[in-house]
Amino acid sequence: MPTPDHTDTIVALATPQGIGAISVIRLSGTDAIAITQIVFKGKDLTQQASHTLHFGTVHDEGRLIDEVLVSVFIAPQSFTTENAVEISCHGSPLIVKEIIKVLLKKGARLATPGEFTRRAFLHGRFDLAQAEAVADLINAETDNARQAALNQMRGGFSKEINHLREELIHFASLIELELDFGEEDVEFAKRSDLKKLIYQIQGFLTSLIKSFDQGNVIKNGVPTVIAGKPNAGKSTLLNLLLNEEKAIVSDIAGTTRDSIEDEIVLGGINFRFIDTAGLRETTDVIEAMGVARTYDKMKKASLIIYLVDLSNTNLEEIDKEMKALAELGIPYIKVGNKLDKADRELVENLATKGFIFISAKSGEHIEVLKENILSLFEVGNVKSGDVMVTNLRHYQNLLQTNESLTRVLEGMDQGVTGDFLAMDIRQSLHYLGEITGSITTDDLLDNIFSKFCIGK
Ligand SMILES: Nc1nc2c(ncn2[C@@H]2O[C@H](COP(=O)(O)OP(=O)(O)OP(=O)(O)O)[C@@H](O)[C@H]2O)c(=O)[nH]1
Ligand SMILES: [Mg+2]
Repeated sequence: MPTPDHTDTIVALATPQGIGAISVIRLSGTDAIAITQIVFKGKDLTQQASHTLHFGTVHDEGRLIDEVLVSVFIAPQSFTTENAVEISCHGSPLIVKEIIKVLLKKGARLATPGEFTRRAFLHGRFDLAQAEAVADLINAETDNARQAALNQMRGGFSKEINHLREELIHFASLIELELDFGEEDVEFAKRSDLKKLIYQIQGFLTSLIKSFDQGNVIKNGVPTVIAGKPNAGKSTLLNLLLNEEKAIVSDIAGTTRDSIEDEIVLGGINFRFIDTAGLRETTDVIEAMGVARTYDKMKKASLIIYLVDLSNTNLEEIDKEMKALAELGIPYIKVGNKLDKADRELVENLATKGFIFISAKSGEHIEVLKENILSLFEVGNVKSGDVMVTNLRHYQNLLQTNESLTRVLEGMDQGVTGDFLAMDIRQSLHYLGEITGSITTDDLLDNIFSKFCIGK
């Protein structure tokens, strides 16, 4: 797809596809108002003040399409800072299609995903991290995720990053100035001050980097796999956690073959519980595929609930399975199920190995399990103004910035020449700049905005 030029007039449906009370079609660009005027009968829209609303009809070469309300926004007072129009029509996919079609005919172009937000960013309405927060806000599924996105959208860590970046730019230019003096032994950039600044920046970066563990959980939730032998009670536990008869439960080993999953919110975090095929060697082709799928899901999980049937498992098996689990390197909780008909000796032994015990069938001790799960992901409530990193791209850039700053420090300790120092500083400036978008490439922007919906 060729990169669209970002000066023409774009159009898209801004409300969800499908039937509704009203649909809103959005236009932005120099000719947004003029193009709308061609298909609109009512007042002359080109003569109206900004932020005004006008009733009229939309036509295609004399054929009436719908009665509409048109909002007019005159540059720079709009989301994109361009001339913009919002047409509220009746909420019918057919009407929406007709109106967009006639607008395209008169010179508008279909917007690419996120293009309205991209234009707002390109025109300096907000920085890149804030633009990304707009998408996070729309996609937020828990109150914590919404609050975290809102905090970032309203400024978040952008201001601090830009400030530190400016100070670093100042040092880079001083060092580059020294280079101009060639052989002369001048030092405009005091090395001790530069060190101090780098320590300060790294302190800030480290706290942001640390916040990502929490931020990621808040934004993306926790995929949690329930794994164990056939008949351990995995599907019973899933149903109990979801409070819904989601998976089939039976006393036939190998009941679940495909993985079954659903989400619930516990303690402000979205947990995706995944029930899987019981782990065993099997000659049944379909079941074997299910077991392969279980291993796949386990590798991708953020948490594993390892379930053991207390009425029908021996210690050797458990030891073997726990070893395999530990090798995966994913946090797991050890749970003994069927406490109601458990082997006493086994329970006593497993208690020393950090197991907790439940009865999935009756729901006994399920609260203990929930508390155990939550204690691993304690996030509390995100408050207005809390700064945390929720975006993987930002996280990676912060790590890279930190690394290149460490190289600057090492370089100074080893007494490397100014040109190498300047290079590493420029590198960290680059990574830092990409977070807020002071440095961007079309590829980077394409990548970010393609994740938005059309019309946003
Ligand atoms: N007594 C008792 N029975 C239970 C408990 N939990 C599950 N069961 C029974 O154990 C049997 C197997 O339960 P499932 O939930 O289907 O087990 P599963 O781990 O999903 O089994 P597969 O899908 O075959 O891997 C069913 O008959 C359940 O009713 C429990 O806490 N106590
Ligand atoms: Mg099952």
